[in-house]
Amino acid sequence: MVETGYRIDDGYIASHNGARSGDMRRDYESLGERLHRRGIGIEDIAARAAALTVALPSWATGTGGTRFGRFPGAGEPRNVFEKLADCATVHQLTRITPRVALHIPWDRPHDPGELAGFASSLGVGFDAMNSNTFEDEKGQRLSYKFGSLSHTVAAVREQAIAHNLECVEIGRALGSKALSIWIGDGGNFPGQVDFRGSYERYIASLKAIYERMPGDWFLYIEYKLFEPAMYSTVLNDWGSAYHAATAVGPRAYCLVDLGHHAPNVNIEMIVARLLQLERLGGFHFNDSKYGDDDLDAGSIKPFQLFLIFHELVNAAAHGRGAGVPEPAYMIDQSHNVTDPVESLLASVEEIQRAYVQALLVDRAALAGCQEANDAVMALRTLKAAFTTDVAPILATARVRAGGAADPLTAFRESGYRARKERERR
Ligand code: AFD
Ligand code: MN
Ligand code: MN
Repeated sequence: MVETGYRIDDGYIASHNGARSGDMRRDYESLGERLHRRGIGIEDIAARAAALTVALPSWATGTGGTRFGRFPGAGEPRNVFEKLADCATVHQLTRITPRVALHIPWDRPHDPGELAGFASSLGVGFDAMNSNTFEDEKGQRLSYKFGSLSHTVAAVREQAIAHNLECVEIGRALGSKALSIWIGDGGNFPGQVDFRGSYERYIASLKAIYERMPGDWFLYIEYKLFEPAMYSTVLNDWGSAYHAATAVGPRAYCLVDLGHHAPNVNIEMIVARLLQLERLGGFHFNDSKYGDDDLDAGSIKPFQLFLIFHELVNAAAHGRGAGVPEPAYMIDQSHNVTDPVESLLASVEEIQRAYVQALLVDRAALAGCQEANDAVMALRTLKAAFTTDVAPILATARVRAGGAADPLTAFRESGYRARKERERR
């Protein structure tokens, strides 16, 4: 049996909450009054806040680094078990992150059954499996230097397909229900890659994977405009992803990573389109200033995050077609200068905040503004929701679920990382 190591004591969380309970109650009551005047029931919003779930990326529990270097912190997880323990700690404090997304081969378990048992002992499960054909694994027969699922050589494509099927196999043993594919395939120079041929080969490879996936699994297709291919990327945008998903089959959906667009692209509109077309599989939340920066969600463009959730709440009100899954919310970040657990705690809170703010939009008033072409009042309607301080709802929902009133402070004051420094030499 694998050791769990130090875990934050539930009694400690209770005392952290106890010290804040009076203020929390007063803040919640006064916000409840103000929302009531706007015709909103705070209890309903708190219940919906508590029902949100966000998956954590195993790979974000350690320092990511950049291509210039990596500055790991002490006490970081050394293996998949320790990554799960850190994710479980995020869940313990926030109560809305019950699943972890794994990256293979980075997290390949020797014994998936043992890993599944370990996860359930921590109270967490598994989200989408993430394949990796953007780098070579030690001892790998053929190289992905010039691509994987879209490679010109059939044997390389077959190896990449087999790798994805291995991810599915591991995922089945863990209780996952989705495979997420992002490839770095593309070209660095004009003329290097045949745009048409590479896209055809990519879709054919996706089909080969899809056909062998269990019937209750979903395929998430993640696009990104550039990097590591600096001139042309095979799956570069949502249109290419949308076509690929429809070509592959009804259980293939597009995955929107917020960092995978050119600066200033209207991502909320892409989200609305994919929702309307019923091909939005889910998100990789993060934030960025320039490119695929993988910064903490909500740290640079919180209004954009709110507008995305506004579209999600809108679409949910319209209902979903038969068989169309609820969008899967996942985080995909790289932490270079922060404690990874702290960044995850902060990001989870920002995602939940944006969602709750989006729930407060007066949709009837907004529709009226849109019909009347009243741009000023339309924006003001959105801003009224966005500028509402919903922190009391977040704290109350967390505490009711057994989490911490202030997860970041609770984490810091628990001494978790110092304990892990001693455990994880
Ligand atoms: C990539 C993608 C992605 C992938 C990750 C690997 O966003 O989802 O799994 O980085 O670090 O840019
Ligand atoms: Mn991603
Ligand atoms: Mn990315």
